Amino acid sequence: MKDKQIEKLIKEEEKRQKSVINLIASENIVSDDVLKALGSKLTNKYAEGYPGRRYYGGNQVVDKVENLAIARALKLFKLKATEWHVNVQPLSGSPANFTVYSALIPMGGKIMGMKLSSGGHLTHGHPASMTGKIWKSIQFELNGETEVIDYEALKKLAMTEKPDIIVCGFTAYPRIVDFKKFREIADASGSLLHVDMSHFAGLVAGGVYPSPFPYADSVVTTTHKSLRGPRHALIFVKKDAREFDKKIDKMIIPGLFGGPHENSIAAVAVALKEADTPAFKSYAKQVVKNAKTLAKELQKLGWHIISGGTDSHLILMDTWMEGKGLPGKEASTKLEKAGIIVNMNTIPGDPRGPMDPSGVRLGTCAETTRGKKEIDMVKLAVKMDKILRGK
Ligand code: DSN
Repeated sequence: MKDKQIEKLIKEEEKRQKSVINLIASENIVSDDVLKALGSKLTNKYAEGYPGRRYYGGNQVVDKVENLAIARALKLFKLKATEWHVNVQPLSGSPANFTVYSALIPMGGKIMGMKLSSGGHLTHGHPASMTGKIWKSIQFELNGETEVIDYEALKKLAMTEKPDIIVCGFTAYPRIVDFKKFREIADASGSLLHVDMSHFAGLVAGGVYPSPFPYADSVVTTTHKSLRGPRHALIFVKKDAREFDKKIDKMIIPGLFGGPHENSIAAVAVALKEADTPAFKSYAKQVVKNAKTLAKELQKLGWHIISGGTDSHLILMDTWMEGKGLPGKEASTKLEKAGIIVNMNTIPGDPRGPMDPSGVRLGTCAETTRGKKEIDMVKLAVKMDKILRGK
């Protein structure tokens, strides 16, 4: 590179990534092919609109790129083009969720989603997010004892509040979700069911987590977490008389976005093809095996693992343990000093504030990409325990 300053920083970051154990549940390590597509000359092209109907000229090639990404997204999640529509243009998960609400429910309508401290996301109606300001937000929490979703309580709340849309999706909930129950609740309360599968999309693709598609009206996913692609997002909607397909496309452009990032869309297409292989299925299986092992071993060493374990790639670890342990921020700093990267996280019913919560979130996507197996997780748990207890 001619820009030596940026070149140096890129090298520094590459070195940092190589030198640490990465347990950030939302990160992964992409292939060289994904990087090549991302850094390609496709970035030079403006392509407002959709394949075959663009505002600018010269879109013969990017139209093919975008159509390929669409076809691969449908194929990976076993969807028929007659039943599902996919828009591959959203730049990331938060604006993708924002697009869905803007397109499918009235302004000022009601969103019901999981509270951030229970494992939800800011864009599931948190009061600090625009999704909690433009729309009226109803937030549900986990059962305080079992630390899992209480479907009866959820149903009661939905029946009282009658939200326009129920958001089912998480950033720090480690368990398998019963999409069928969510659907039944949404039907009973007359709500749409929106699934944000950003965290577990790769596990759905790999066949180790149930697919939300038989139950949802709309599904959003980021492509850079368990799916192991570039930073981007996809929106899927049911294709029927409600015309959600047209509403989403119109909300993306001209509603909210400008020109799509065709280089990212190409990189998404590459990742979707990579995920549609037996090797990726084995990877997804190993991600879950690794997370289960890490959770079990940490538990054996006396740590409180929220909900008693995990069914996915992520673990929520209570490091505070009602004052018997250490705050999440201190835990995360100590681990980082020893080369283990995690993020501090609130736990359900957290007695501490979000800026210094009671736990940390762990995930096994990145380290599994690096070839780690259960035996490595056993050693990692021992190492983490020693660091956290200052042994
Ligand atoms: N920031 C992402 C995560 O870490 O889960 C969600 O947006």
